[in-house]
Amino acid sequence: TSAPLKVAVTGAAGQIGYSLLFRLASGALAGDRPIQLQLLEIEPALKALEGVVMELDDCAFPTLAGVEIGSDPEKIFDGVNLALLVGARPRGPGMERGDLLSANGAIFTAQGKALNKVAADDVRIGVTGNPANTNALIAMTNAPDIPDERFSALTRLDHNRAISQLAAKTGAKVTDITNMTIWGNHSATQYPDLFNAKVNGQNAAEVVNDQEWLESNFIPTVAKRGAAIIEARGSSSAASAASATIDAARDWLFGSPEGDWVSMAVKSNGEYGVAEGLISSFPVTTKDGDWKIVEGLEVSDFSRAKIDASVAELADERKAVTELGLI
Ligand code: NAX
Repeated sequence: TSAPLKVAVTGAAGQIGYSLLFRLASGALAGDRPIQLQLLEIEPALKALEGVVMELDDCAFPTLAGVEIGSDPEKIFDGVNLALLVGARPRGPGMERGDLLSANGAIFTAQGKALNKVAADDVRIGVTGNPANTNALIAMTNAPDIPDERFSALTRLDHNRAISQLAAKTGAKVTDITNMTIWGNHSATQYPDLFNAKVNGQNAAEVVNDQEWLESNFIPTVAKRGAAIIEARGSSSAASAASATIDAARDWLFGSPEGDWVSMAVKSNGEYGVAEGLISSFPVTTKDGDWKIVEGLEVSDFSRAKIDASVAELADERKAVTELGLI
């Protein structure tokens, strides 16, 4: 029997947390390996979080080794092997973009510093809270002793949405779809790429053979799915975001499937012309807790323009948080 995997979740009393914690505890991340949950919330949400912990207790999950809750990141992140940074400040009424970036900047600078100080040497940090790419950049920059490759932002939900849309269009099973890529920012500018994706091993764009659908239906449906869910459900995607957070962490720690890749927003070293240092989504393979950007994929003029637009938005966000002194 191995030591429990110590997993921190921030924003644990929130919507995503309510789905994420139960799946983590039931083995969706690490199978039979026991999990110790370290849950961070702001002070006013701790009472609600206590209620969630009561429910976790009541599930009597065999793989849940223990739960600790609190509002001090230096206590909660102590010795964690994986930190899932879900909690973030949503945009409130009358809040400007700059206000949103500062509010989140305060959260992710503090959490980056705390992780730097107390996390386990092998820590991996996945950022789900929005604006995810830039929050990851802020945390990474504020954790100078943690290798930059240990930080990533979540674009796996977008990736899964793209797979689901393509499966529905082609009548294929989701398991027949491989090599999907989300490029760029986790925002409406993201670019889901069908030109490198495959349906039963065949080029997805050729199988679909419908540029009009690709441009006017597929891309906007994937990119604006979050808004469509708010419209339908009355609140933002939570269970699917939790599921994607687990998919991303599981593949990161335990490896992506042979012959396939996944989408993760990770630090660019200039691959595919993405400005160095930005946390941008790429096709990556993962193995033993490390990721590697898949190189040499074909990027058409159409794809180039879409990627450039999303990366330009990321560069703008970086400029804004630099001016705010957050990085
Ligand atoms: P909720 O508002 O339900 O929960 C957020 C929780 O974070 C709250 O309980 C709040 O008290 C807590 N929190 C705030 N500041 C904190 C801090 N400094 N330390 C610890 N906890 C803190 O939001 P929820 O629906 O769970 O969404 C969480 C985040 O995920 C949001 O930023 C949301 O925009 C983002 N999303 C990201 C997605 C992605 O694919 N990357 C998709 C889903 C989701 O929209």
